[in-house]
Amino acid sequence: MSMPRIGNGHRPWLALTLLVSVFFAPLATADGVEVHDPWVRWVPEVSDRTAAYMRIQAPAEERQILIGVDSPQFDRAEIHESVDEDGQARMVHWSTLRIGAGDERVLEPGGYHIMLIGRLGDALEEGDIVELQMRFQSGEILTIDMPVRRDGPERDDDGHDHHHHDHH
Ligand SMILES: [Cu+2]
Repeated sequence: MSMPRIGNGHRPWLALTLLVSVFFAPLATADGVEVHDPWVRWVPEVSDRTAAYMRIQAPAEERQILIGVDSPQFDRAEIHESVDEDGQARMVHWSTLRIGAGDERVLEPGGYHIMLIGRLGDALEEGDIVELQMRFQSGEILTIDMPVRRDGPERDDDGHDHHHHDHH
């Protein structure tokens, strides 16, 4: 009865395999867009929405534009940015997200994120996998598996993550 529920009906061992692959190999499109360290914030069952974070890297040759996101586990997904406006935190909904050639766009708490709205299945537990389809203007679609976590990967104190950037 106390077995953790795993998203998509995967068996636990499969979820573990996915976790390992998610954290040790970047996911990439044929164009060379790379996604690193994706994760979804765990939220209490009462909440039907949460946010996903990751780093998206564009190839040196060409800028990339993310034009849409979708998850089969949520009603809809949106590109958001948390902003501070006169001391009030609010979220801006962007229709696209541009990543300059050779640049990295960091989606992180307090900044850009993928908002996942209207959870369709059971509450998400830590270690569950949320699938996300990312559509780029180039026509490429990247499908990634994002583990549910309470906290993101370790980062520098200033949150800029240069450290990790230098090490892959
Ligand atoms: Cu949001």
